[in-house]
Amino acid sequence: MSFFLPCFTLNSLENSCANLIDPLRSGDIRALSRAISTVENRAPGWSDLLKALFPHTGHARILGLTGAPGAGKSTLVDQLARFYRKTKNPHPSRTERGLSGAPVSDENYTVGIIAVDPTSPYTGGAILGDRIRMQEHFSDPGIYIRSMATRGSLGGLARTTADVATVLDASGCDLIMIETVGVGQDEVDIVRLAGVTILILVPGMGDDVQTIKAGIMEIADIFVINKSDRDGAEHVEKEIRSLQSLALRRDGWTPPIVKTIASEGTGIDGLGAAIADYEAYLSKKNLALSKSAENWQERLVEMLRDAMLEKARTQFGDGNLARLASEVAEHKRDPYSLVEEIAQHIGK
Ligand SMILES: Nc1nc2c(ncn2[C@@H]2O[C@H](COP(=O)(O)OP(=O)(O)OP(=O)(O)O)[C@@H](O)[C@H]2O)c(=O)[nH]1
Ligand SMILES: [Mg+2]
Repeated sequence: MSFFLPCFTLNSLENSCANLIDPLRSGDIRALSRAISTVENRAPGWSDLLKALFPHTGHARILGLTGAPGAGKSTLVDQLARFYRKTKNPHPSRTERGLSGAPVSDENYTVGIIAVDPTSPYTGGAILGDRIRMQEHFSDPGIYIRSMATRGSLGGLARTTADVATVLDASGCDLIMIETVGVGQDEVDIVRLAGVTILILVPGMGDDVQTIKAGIMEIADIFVINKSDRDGAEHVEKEIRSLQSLALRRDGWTPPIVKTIASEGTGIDGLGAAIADYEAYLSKKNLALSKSAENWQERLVEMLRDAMLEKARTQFGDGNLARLASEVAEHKRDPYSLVEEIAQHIGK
């Protein structure tokens, strides 16, 4: 009898995931939050939930914002959220209910915000500051804010973030912003998944353009020089321009440089225009689909890697893997044949 108990629990959990879909699609905030948690924690039913939600996605514009700690990313996200909440969405896909379940009384963009890795050693307790700053948005049914602090969860951080964005997209969110600190490979992977990648730099602070991770410089579709109220904005602009002259992009786009003072709301309209310009360029050149396909190729590789690894783990168990690792360390086995053997085994 006790044998059946876990199965029963699992099934009822999976059913409850299926029951999330309709309320989530009609703007039930609790269903949205539960769906995100399910996906984030890889709780039972997570993949079936994503399978069911996927057909409802593909409508949201996704912006990735990254930059050094303290560059003003959250302040900029906050300002952009205000900007889009005042901007009419020409292609609304959502129902008349907002992200907080209450009706949205306008035809403007609804906005989802994902703040990734707020607990990194660089940012400390910054999320609290973000919360306070964002508080006035909480009464707006057109804005949903979620922070993700899970590092090293099953599936990489980039994949989990992308899956959370999928849930938001399916919930009828028109525009999603992902904020992440641009210091590691994870962050590069996260912003690469966005439709538009925005790199935020600041004058001074010893944070020369050269010190920003090269991978991020290359994937930036738009450069923002925030804190332009400080001295040195021109210097940063010159540095970006000289780097740009070294490498031409495959898509022929020259990323514009937008100066902002996020704390005063200056330059936000210009940034909104630059984002729209890039999207218009992509669609004019018929590049939107190929860019999306490139992103999906990265994602599929990552999903496949996760799935294979998971299969290997279940088949061999962590204990066995540890034993095999010891054998390799003791030179009793060679790792190359071992991996080949495991891969063959998984394929069966
Ligand atoms: N002078 C000036 N200060 C700014 C500007 N934009 C943001 N700030 C301030 O810079 C500090 C950091 O801003 P945040 O928006 O928290 O920066 P962040 O990049 O999100 O920081 P982390 O998430 O901790 O990496 C805050 O005190 C802001 O008020 C600006 O344009 N000029
Ligand atoms: Mg922040």
